[in-house]
Amino acid sequence: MLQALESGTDPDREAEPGHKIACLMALERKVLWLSTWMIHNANHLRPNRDGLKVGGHQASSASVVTLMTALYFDVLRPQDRLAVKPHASPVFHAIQYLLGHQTRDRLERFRAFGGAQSYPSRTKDGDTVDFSTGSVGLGVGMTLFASLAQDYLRLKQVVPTEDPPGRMIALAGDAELDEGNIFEALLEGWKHDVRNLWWVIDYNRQSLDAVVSDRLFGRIDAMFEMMGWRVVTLKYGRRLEAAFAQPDGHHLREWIDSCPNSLYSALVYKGGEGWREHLHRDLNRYPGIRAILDRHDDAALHRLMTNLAGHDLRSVLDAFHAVSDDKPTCFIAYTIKGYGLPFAGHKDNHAGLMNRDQMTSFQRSMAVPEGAEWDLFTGLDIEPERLSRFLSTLPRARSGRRWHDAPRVPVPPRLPTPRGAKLSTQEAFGRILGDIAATGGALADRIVTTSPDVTVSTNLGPWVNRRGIFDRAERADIFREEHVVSAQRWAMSPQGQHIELGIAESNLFLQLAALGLAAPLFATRLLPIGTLYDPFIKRGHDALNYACYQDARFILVATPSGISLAPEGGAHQSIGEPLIGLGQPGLVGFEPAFADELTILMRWAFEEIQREDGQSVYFRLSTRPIEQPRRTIGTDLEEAIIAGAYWLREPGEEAELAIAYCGAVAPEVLAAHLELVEEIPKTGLMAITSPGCLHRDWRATRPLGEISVTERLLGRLRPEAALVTVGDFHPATLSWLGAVAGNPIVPLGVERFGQSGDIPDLYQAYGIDAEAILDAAARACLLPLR
Ligand SMILES: Cc1ncc(C[n+]2csc(CCOP(=O)(O)OP(=O)(O)O)c2C)c(N)n1
Ligand SMILES: [Mg+2]
Repeated sequence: MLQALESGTDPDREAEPGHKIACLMALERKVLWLSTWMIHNANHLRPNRDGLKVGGHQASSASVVTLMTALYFDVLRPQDRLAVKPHASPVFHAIQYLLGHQTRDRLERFRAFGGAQSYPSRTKDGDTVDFSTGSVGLGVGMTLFASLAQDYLRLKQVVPTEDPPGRMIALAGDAELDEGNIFEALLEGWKHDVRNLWWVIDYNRQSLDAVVSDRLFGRIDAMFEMMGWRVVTLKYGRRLEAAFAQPDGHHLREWIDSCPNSLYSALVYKGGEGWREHLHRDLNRYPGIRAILDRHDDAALHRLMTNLAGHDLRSVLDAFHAVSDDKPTCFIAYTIKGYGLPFAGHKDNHAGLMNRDQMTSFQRSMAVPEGAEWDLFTGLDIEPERLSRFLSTLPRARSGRRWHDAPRVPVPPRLPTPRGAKLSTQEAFGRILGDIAATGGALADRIVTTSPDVTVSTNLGPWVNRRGIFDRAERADIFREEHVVSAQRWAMSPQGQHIELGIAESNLFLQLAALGLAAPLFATRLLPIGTLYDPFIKRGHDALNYACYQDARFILVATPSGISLAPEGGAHQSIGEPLIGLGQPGLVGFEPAFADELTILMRWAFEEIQREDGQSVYFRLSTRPIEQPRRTIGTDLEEAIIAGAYWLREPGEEAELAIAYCGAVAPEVLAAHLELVEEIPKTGLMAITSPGCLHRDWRATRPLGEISVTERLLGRLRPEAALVTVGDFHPATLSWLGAVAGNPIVPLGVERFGQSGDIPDLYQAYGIDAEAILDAAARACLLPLR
């Protein structure tokens, strides 16, 4: 399948176009070998201690060897960024190995602890990975939002614009197009007129379970064209095109075009004899095929019939190099899953692995002697020196670090606290951000907000009014021009600092992921803030997880939340989201009750998302206005608010009861506490701003023999003191507090779907009102000790 070429070291010959293609073909062959061998080694040659199959997708990898060879060894420029189809990870690692960016040791430990990762991972594989992939569809969508992030920075000229922009490229499996996030992203991309975007579809017409429906044909290109993309279809390789050009050769094209995907795949698997039998059967309708059958033996016939353009290096290179403008382009590259391997085309090949015998004959055909399996250039028809020289000239091999550093954005030591007797945390958020917008400076300039059609209702209004909406073109605010009164300005321009998205929450998280990686990707820092309704975090949770997995940094503001949004009803009430704030790696949740707490936490969050070992921050806010404490926050209290908890009402010495609460239930808790202290005067009241911080701190300090924040706070109580925890969320968010020091505990919270109502009715019905807290306190005091 891979052509042998003459060798020689004459430097003049190295300048010939034939030299490049010869080197690329040799590398293509080596990439196929190394990726296949890497998986074989992991599955058959390494000791297996747990009896689990290691796996590694030999068929999915083989499918994209040509496409990735073309991209990495010829097409990509240093500023281009690529999201690799997750199960082509071995191909990616093999290419990095050839480029000198991956070690043999890590390849030998592919899918082992500390080795090359099963799916390309920014945080585990490091600098060579532009975007992590794994959950299909998300890496593809990510490239679109990275392109939008790049536009945002270039149009504002915060990054140098002399160099051409990077192309954001996704190499996608065809079944990835079944993921809804792809369509959501496409529509959003159309609205924002995205550019510099390539999606290369590995159109092998197979997914995990089966061969995909023929009826899909024509749908994919239509869809992309509808969204304003250029579609380039790479269907037939040059050998097939040559056969079609023979007299009556069009009969062969017609036969293949009308061949169902399943039959084509099955014949790919069966080989020359199978093709001959079927083509023979159809000679009445396609007599032009006879001459082709006569001219080809079985092996040549098989080679011809599987000569799809996605495996024809020259066709692939021509197609990529023909695109030089910035119009988003979808390449539909016809390929064969498992191309060049014994299970090519078989519908069950997704998880298939070559057995030892198959590998032995494959190794022979690749001319790789035993013991030379990891050699870079053995078995190729070009001398190693020529190949090595060729590789050393490639921009990808020469370019040093792919990730950039960027200076931190300074954050002022204090932000002004919004004043008011009664405030909701949502209102406070809007005012804090509005203040920052008005004050200006570096912090204000680097904040970028984004929201999936809930900008106004999450209170980003004050910010947007001052900082404007981002668009690549100036767009007037027609309502304003027509003097129609509106509190909300809606003019757009490249200077705008708010990216308005359609409702799809998945897009919000991908946009946050892209903006939150501005430093490593584009060498400048952004401080992204995304707002949405708390319950709809779940709608985009996989994309949120994906953003965190890549260590993107952003602030998420989720509001309104819980049953405290009252009349909005059950369909909008979040219950389990605080558990995401507690359990999601890379993200920490806060649910402050008061405006002064939120002010401190937002200031801290702007720093936290910039710290090397920092994380993203999730604020769960409420629309419920509550009375604000009149107090000045000193350093100790500030630190406690950031650490996750403090005593809002100090417990008396040897107190036997404490209430711990979080968020908008503060008024009920304060009311219950007032009553309780009449009977149990020493009762303490603990304000928790972050269950997640407390939990992590508790887990982290234990093994070190240190005392956690929670233990220190609970240490103020009698050892057997009773605890009641309260929050407008699932009670499991705080019930673990009972395990910290072994206190008997009654956790209150919401476990059922909510419904419309006002707060008094709902808090009563769901058992988080003052009455319920008093009942719980009585029960907690009676609980037997362990
Ligand atoms: C969100 C998600 N769902 C399911 C999977 C499991 N899965 C891995 S690959 C795959 C099929 C991929 O088919 P395709 O994209 O066509 O790639 P190919 O294997 O054909 O190269 C599936 C369902 C996954 N990785 N991510
Ligand atoms: Mg496929």
